[in-house]
Amino acid sequence: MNSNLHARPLLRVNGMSRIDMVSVVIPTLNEAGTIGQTIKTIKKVLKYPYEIIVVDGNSTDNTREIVEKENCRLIVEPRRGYGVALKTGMEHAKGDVVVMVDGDGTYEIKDINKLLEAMCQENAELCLGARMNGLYDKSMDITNYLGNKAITFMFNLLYRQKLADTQSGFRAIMRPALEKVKLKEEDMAFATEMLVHFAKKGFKIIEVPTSYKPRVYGKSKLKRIKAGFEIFRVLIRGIKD
Ligand SMILES: Nc1nc2c(ncn2[C@@H]2O[C@H](COP(=O)(O)OP(=O)(O)OP(=O)(O)O)[C@@H](O)[C@H]2O)c(=O)[nH]1
Ligand SMILES: [Mg+2]
Repeated sequence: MNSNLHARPLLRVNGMSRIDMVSVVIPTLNEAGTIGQTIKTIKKVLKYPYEIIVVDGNSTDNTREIVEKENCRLIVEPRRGYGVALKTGMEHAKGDVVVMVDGDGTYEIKDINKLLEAMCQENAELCLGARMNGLYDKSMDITNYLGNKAITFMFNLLYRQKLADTQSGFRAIMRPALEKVKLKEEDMAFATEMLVHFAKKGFKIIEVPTSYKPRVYGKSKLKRIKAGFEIFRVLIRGIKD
């Protein structure tokens, strides 16, 4: 990431990272049915000082009105792409830790503190909320589940990791680490590109278990075949660069 903002170095107290402020970045494209509750839950449960930044791709439902009512920072990013939206949000983030999460109500937001605490305790640079724990439980579409398994297997093999859910979009990231990598992917492969760069830099990537819920409102923006090819390209490019 190339940010103009200067991240403060993370403080370490008794050898453990300490969080001064968390920037929660939420990309949205027509998520009016769930964005309000997503924001409310964050406000209710998050134990650290925070800012919430919603990056909206010019939604045609009333996503933006809901965000404005919640008094969150709203950035309109008309350029398409999940990666574009997250990069824009991260460039505006002021926290020493960034949490990214979808606005579609599929992730268990209540686990946000668990991610942050684990990342600090283990001095990790990134903590994923892993949904692929145990046997397939139907909460995720079966094609997405199998695709995720295949990508995760390949990622672990190529980059010597032991992750369960590389496609999780719920993650806590130390901002100084984020600023050391240059991420270019504009769409869903952004999440994998981040892990590839972090693994190559030797940054510690950990996971905590979390649950997943099926989408209850609106449409998925995931184009499986396009995303699959892009993720595969990112995995291969990482070993060549
Ligand atoms: N601003 C912006 N947000 C986007 C764009 N594409 C997706 N998003 C948001 O990014 C998040 C992830 O997209 P989803 O459509 O949920 O993709 P997914 O999680 O793979 O698919 P589901 O299984 O349906 O949840 C959601 O909050 C979307 O609203 C985009 O082009 N611009
Ligand atoms: Mg989603």
